[in-house]
Amino acid sequence: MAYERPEPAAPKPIRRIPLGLMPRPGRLKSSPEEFALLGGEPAFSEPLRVGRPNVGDREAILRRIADALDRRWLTNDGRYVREFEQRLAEAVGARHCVATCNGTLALQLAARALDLRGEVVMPSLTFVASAHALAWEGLVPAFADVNPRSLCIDPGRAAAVAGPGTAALLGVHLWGRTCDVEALEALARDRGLAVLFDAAQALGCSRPGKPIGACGDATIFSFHATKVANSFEGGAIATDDPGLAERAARMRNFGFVDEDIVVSLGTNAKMSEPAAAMGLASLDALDHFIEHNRENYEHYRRWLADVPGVELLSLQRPESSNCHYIEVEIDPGIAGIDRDDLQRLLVAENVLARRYFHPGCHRMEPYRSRSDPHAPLPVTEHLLDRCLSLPTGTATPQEAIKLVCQLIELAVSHAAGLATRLPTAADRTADRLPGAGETCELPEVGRLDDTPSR
Ligand code: T4K
Repeated sequence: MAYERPEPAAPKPIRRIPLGLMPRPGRLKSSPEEFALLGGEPAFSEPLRVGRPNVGDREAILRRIADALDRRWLTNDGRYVREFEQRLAEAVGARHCVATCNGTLALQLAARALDLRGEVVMPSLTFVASAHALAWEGLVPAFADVNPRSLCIDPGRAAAVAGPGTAALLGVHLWGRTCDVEALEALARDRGLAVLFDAAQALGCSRPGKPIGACGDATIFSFHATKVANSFEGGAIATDDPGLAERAARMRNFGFVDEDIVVSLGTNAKMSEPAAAMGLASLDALDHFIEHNRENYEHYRRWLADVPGVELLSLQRPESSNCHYIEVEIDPGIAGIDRDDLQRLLVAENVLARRYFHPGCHRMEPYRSRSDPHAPLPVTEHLLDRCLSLPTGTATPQEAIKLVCQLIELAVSHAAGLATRLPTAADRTADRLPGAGETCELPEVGRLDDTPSR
């Protein structure tokens, strides 16, 4: 069964966690000739990755896993999964929490438990799992543009996209920023729609008004290895609706309500005990992870402040964000180098910066090949073409950040000279869209017009 919330627990003291192996920063570069892309030595001997996992107290993780092994209880609503659900509900301010094997299935189960059919209005600026989870459930993502300040779905754009076939809205709390929850909830109320929130990237974020786990019909979280808190793989549905929690908990276990009694369609979306053991250690260390991220964010802010054309996407209130994504926007007209060239330059230095979430769901299959046109997405496309994610998290030390910023500064200050020496677009294969020409499996929106919306 899903967990139900008792009294809030007292905050836990923050424990310092050993940071583990760090990539050793190499020598500072002083001239463009030293760039690895032009034949120099990479600045880092080991890859510096975006998304390198945060790891909590190893002894606590291993102790719980050993205990699960001793008790021969490894999965299926075990002790640690229940404890994880309880701790998460407290952390996100939800009445009920249903742990799952990943965030994608959490979203699928939430949509199933709400019996959604038809279109779901959502942003394209998100990890493709947000759209895929819905499409896998037979729903049709309808993309609306994001707000240039929040970078999350713009409620006005969502209202314009929502039509007679719309069943729900999906707000995605992107890159540690939160949606305009109240406006989306009001829109959903006006139009008789369900509203879900994808908080896969937003554990530890807070917002005025409601706690993050108590918004809309349900909010989903991811505990993937790359997230601020991980359970190796994992996810959860948070909701204040006991019926929805009960249905989701049942569906994650094949629809069983008792031994031999199956009352609905179900799947296997259960979290295992080792995953919960990892998840609990991550929750224990969450404040420490976020504190580290905030320091990293401040370092990036300081060391990129004077680099023309490279703007750290600022958080209006870093204290209310988990600061787990460091996003910079490259203005090629000012920086003299575009985002993709800068990424290539950094990757050659072993700084594996990522173009999250390029090219955008609407330019990925199966959404790209849909016959009906999607709404214009100018803000989304602007960001998708210019943003670069830089490494952060506890595996990224301050000295590494300083060196990354120095590499960026060197690239920008020698951009004119570099432009003639970097490989041309014709030489590159990385920009080709995979999946082009594959058949589209998504139902046509028109087919759904006469389907009851909920
Ligand atoms: N909604 C949103 C808004 C999401 O962001 C996500 C997941 C979901 C829904 C779905 O939740 P889950 O079903 O995943 O629980 C990664 C993650 O796989 C994905 O979970 C995450 N979002 C997304 C933002 O990032 P990729 O395709 O970038 O993964 P990959 O393999 O390229 O790894 C990312 C980086 O992390 C690389 O630099 C390698 C590094 N890494 C990765 C792993 C797994 C490590 O250093 N160690 C590791 O153990 O999607």
